[in-house]
Amino acid sequence: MSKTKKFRELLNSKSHFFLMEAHNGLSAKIVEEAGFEAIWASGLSITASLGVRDNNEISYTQLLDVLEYMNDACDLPILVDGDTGYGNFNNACRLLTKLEQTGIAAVCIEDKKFPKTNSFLETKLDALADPVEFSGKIRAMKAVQTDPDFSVIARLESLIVGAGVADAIKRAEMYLDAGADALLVHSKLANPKDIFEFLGAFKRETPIFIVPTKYYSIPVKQLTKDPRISGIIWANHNVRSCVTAMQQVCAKIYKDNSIANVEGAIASVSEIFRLQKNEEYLEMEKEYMPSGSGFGAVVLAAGASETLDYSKPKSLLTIKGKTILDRQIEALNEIGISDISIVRGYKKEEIEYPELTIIDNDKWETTKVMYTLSLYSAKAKQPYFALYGDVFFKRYLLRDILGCIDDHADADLVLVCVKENYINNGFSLKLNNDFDDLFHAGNGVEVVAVCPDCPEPSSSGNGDTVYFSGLMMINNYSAIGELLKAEDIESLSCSGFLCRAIEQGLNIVSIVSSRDSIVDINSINDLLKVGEVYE
Ligand code: SPV
Ligand code: MG
Repeated sequence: MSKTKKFRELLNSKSHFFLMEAHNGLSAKIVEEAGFEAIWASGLSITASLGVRDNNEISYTQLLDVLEYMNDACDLPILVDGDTGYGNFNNACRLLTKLEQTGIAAVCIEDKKFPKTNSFLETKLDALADPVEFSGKIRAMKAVQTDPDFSVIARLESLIVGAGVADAIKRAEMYLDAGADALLVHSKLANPKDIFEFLGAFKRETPIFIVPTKYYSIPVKQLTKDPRISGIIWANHNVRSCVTAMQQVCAKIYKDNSIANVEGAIASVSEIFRLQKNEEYLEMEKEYMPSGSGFGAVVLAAGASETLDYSKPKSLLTIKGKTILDRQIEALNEIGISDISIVRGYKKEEIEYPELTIIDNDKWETTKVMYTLSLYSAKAKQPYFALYGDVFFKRYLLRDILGCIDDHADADLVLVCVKENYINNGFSLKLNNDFDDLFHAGNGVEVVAVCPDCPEPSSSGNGDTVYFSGLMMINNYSAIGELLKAEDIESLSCSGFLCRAIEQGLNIVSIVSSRDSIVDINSINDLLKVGEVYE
């Protein structure tokens, strides 16, 4: 629902509502969190917070700047104190148009001359605007508004300057006739005697706003006896509370020459971050910021496709016009990884990437994938992603892996695994079914034992069987590099390698992902299915 509509509903509802003062984005957010339904953007408070007087010393564009922050900071409808409209009918119209564009729900203009003085300082009878001229201002504003739900509230200052109830009533009639959506009747008496007198004598049906700053001791129940009382404005209590708090804290810090004694009595820095929605930023950062700097990557692309197209290396199989390898490189680049190596083997001349590092596994026919990895790891100088050259994956998995490293800084190795049986999801049963990639994982994160060559899962955890998907992060690249120097590396399977890593006490963490998020291509069916699942 638009904010103008929200305000309209409050205005039209049978019961009264409260508008709490705010004067900047922070206070607007605090008002919202406190539970209020609407905000009073007080001229007094905004000017005070800017360090100037409430005498139209700021321009309407300076007011708009503040309002923009307030409106962005919360979802509440804002009623703006528009003073006298910043000039004649024309200036007031321009103000209204800009308020509409800023997302403001309503404006209140008071029937005084420009430049105005704050009502609690005003004493001059001739401060009042000509009521005919002021009515023209209201008519003009109602005529230019583009959103029919935007509200214009006419504020009566007759009681403020001592012009009396009769003058207020005459003006109220005129302003409503001119199209005002509601009235605000203001008084500076310590009791609402003149307000009640006005309410008794003025008979028209309209929502009426009051500002009980001076008659604060009168219970709301009494103030709202007249059912036309709609908006009750707590007009300046946030700016005043800030002043007291800041004066006390400043004095204490100055006196103590220390901040130690105020800590605990003031908002924590993390509370400030919360109000600034820092969490939202962190979420967005994960999504949009390159986070891979400081990491390298190697694509293990030495293999042939035994079951598919023998005319090219498996990593050059094409899905929707793009090779698996190109897709992998794009995904790595997207998170800011440019230090990418490719280990090629079968039909190596087909794999050409002048901007990447190319390593050859000329023994590709007789060696296993860990050997291919070892050719790169010998040169690794930073943590790196290792990707089988035939895996398709959703790009967020790379960010998930980086997030996992953030959460498990002591992880030596992070594996993306899948639980699902290939057949269930329409993908082929892995044809090189030598259980190279099969191992047992614990509660979905910690690997507790590996591979069928090992004894049963060795510790608690649910022991689910998961499959290594072909995507991993080698975080502790030096320790893993040592393991990859094994004498039997040429024939070492992936699961055999994982067994050794665990024997060595390395910390292996696994992310268990869904089969739809990562797929290795083994059949025509896989190729077709992947085309459906991936862009
Ligand atoms: C304001 O809050 O700026 C107002 C209300 O206009 S008063 O200060 O009471 O005039
Ligand atoms: Mg004001």
